[in-house]
Amino acid sequence: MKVYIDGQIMDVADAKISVLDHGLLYGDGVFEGIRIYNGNVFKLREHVERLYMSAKAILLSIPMTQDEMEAAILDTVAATGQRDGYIRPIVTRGVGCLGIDPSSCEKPSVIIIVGDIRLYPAEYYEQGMEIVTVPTRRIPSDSLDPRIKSLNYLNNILAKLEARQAGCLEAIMLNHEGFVAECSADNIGIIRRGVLSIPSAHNGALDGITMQTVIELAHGLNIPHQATSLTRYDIYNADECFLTGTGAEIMPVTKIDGRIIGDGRPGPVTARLRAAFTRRVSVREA
Ligand code: PXG
Repeated sequence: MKVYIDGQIMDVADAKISVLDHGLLYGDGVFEGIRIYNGNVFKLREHVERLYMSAKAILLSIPMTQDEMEAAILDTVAATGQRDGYIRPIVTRGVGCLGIDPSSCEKPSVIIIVGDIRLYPAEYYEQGMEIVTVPTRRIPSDSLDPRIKSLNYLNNILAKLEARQAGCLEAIMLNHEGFVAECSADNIGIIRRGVLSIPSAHNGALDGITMQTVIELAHGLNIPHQATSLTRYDIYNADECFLTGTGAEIMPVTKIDGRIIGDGRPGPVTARLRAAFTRRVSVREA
């Protein structure tokens, strides 16, 4: 594992940040999660773009260009020699006074961690996962836009804890109107009568890069798809359901709130998408 902090690459044991960093004190900052597959950083440009869009939305000016950020990420990956792994770029508001006012922070801190990723247990990909709807709802998008991938994950962490208490690994989060938004760290999609449906952006989901990839793949496989509003009824009555995320990739879901989805096994459309995804991540990008 190697860590880049403000221009220096070091071992994780030497990687230290100040206790006065507002990323730590207030969760004031943004981050990304990116995969390395067979030496190739998957969708690097898209992730860096999303990082800069998150930063812009919170008035955080990252002290390097997007090209410099991409180069710093690739240099840190090269320093590890890892051919497969996970990259966590983080930009915090930086070191400041005790007090939430960011104007005391002179310079944002740029941190890039390259290490391994812990995926969901392998058997869930074969059998499918059971998930539950939890009481904690997604923060309304007019309070905090869910597209901002910020260091404030408490909302999602509460949902994850509630899922854990129910004996599940992922939680469906509804928005303030009761429509399905997404899971605590994954997007959700369903298949019904051959059509792929995902919650539309205004229902309060992060614009996931894995789900964008799935939509591209669905297009190539002639699987019709739509972004819409989904209720719990819709997902209970789906033929298939799956989660997407940088860590999870595509995870079949076979039980939701005690309802068996389809015939209780990962479905054929999910299987086709998973096979296409595996092929897609092995393609070297320019
Ligand atoms: N929704 C939320 C709320 C997320 O945090 C996704 C969807 C999927 O997006 P991508 O772009 O990854 O397809 C995420 C993913 C982790 C981890 O290390 C991942 C995320 C957040 C926190 C931790 O597993 N983001």
